[in-house]
Order: sequence, then C-alpha cells, then structure tokens
Amino acid sequence: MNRRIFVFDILGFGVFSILKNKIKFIKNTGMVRSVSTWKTSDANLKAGQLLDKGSNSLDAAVEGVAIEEANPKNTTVGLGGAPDRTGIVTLDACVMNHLGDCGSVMAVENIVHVARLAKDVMEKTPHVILAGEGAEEFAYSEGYKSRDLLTKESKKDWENWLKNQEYKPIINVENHDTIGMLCLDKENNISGACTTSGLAYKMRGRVGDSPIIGSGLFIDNKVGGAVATGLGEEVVKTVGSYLVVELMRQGRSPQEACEIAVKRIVDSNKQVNRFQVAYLAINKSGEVGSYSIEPGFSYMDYYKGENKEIISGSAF
Ligand code: SD4
Repeated sequence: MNRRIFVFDILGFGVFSILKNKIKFIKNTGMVRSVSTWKTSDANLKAGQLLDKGSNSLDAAVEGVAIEEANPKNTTVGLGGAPDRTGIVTLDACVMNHLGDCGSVMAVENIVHVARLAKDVMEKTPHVILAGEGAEEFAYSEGYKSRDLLTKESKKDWENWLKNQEYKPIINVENHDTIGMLCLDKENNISGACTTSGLAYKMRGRVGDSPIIGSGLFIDNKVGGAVATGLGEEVVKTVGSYLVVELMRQGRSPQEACEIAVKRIVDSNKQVNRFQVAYLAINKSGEVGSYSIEPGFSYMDYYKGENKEIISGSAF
C-alpha cells in the first residue's frame, strides 16, 4: 500500500468510526424527560418540572423521589414503608450521576429521605456505600431528623401478618411501589435515583437490589440509564440495570434492552410466575423502554410538559 492510500485509509476509518458513534448516540440537547417506576405521578411531575426549570438531572431525580419517600400511603418507600418481620422499617436507596459518581445507603432506620442521604454519601464522604447505624449516624451529622417510619397503618398490617407469618413477595403492590427514577436534563446528562423499604416482612438485615449500583440503578452517560423494580434477589443475580445499559451500548433500543434483560431471568427460572421484575430505561436520544415479567407494571413519563402513566409490556 502506498503512503497516500494508507494515510487516507487511517483518516477514512477515523471519520467513519466517529460518525458511527454519533449515529448510535444522537444527542438531544435541550430536551428534558423524566421517567419513574409505577404510578408515582407527583414524584415524576416534580422531577419533570425541575428539569424544565433547568435543574440538573441528579437534583431532579433526588427531589422527585423525595415526594414518594414522604408519602405514607406508599407502603414500599420511606415513611409508611412495610417493616421487616421484626416490625422495624429499614430503607435502601442509591443515586448515580452523569459522571459515573454514585452513592448508596442500606438498611437505614429512622430517616425519611434516604435518596438525599445517598447523594450526601456520594458528595461528602470518601465512600460509595454506608449501611445501617453508620449511615444513620452520618445522616444526623448532616442535620437529618430522626422519625419513626412505622405508621399506624403499617403497624396494623404487620400485626396482621404476624398471625400467619407467611413470607410471600407480592407481585404488584397496588401499582404503587419502589420508585426508580431516570432524568435527562437540558445539558443531555442522565442521572437516576432508586429508593425503597424493600420487600414487606423481609428478614432483619435483608438488602435487595435497589441500593446496589448496577442492579437497582445504573447510568452510563455515554449510553443511557436503567432502573429495576420487583424481586430484588432476581435482579441482583443478573446485575439487571447494568445489563440493560450494556445492551443499549451494543446498539439495542431501550425497549429491546429491557425485553432481553427480562427474558434472561425468565429463561433461567422455573418459578417465574411467582414474582415480578420490571425494567425501565432511557437512552441519550431520550428514547424510553420498559418491560416486566408479569402484567401490571406501569411507569410515569414526563415529556414535553405532560406527565402520563404508561402501561408496560410483559413477558406473560
Ligand atoms: C427489593 N426491588 O427490595 C425491591 C422491591 C421492589 O417493587 O422493587 N418492590 O427487592
């Protein structure tokens, strides 16, 4: 090969690969979108409106999910969340931003806004994860107030549960459940937050997927983000949210990526009709996808000033 052709080849290939990447991950600067698992309308509206006002994606996600954390009617998040089998409410949460920074708290008692606490772990400590008493002490040092998370209603439900003590993860808890949220801001940056009280009447000390980076939430700002909800034990086994993002990196749409990740669980599980897992994903172009094992999963979508509930497709 003479030198001129060789140089042309190198340059040509360089231009081609740059173009290829550009085509795959088209940026949509200026567009904002917020999506969140289940019918978490107020939380998603809050995040969407913050994004419209120019908030960065991390602040929008954390302040959005804070609405559910403070909602005593949501029995799977924050205040009013179902306790473990000993009657103690323990919360899990994590956040991840467009730089790939992340923070997580696990099995935290007496603190309502654990997604904010996870953000504080990320921004104010040299660590990524704080658990249990250490996380709670850190919260007090940052000015968080202690609050009994067990409401009269959740205490009553737990006392009823004690009569039979049957541990059975419920497939879709009244369509109002763990909140995983993904936000795309005006700078075309994606961040997310995930917050939960975990599965009702879990063993003391049990932690699910929600605070585990890569399982309950994963963001790669070059590609997109994903969140999971449902039976955490099954999400952890396939590192579900990371899998969805990696599938998008390989060129799959958010919808295709969620479907493949759900099918991976279905294919390896004979008892699949006994539990629910759902994924929700967004890519850099602002395209959204979702899929679940069982019917009944829905998500909220704030786009162009409208906040809509979307019913997800399912494997069964
Ligand atoms: C967990 N994934 O702790 C959470 C629970 C959940 O809808 O998402 N419920 O396993």
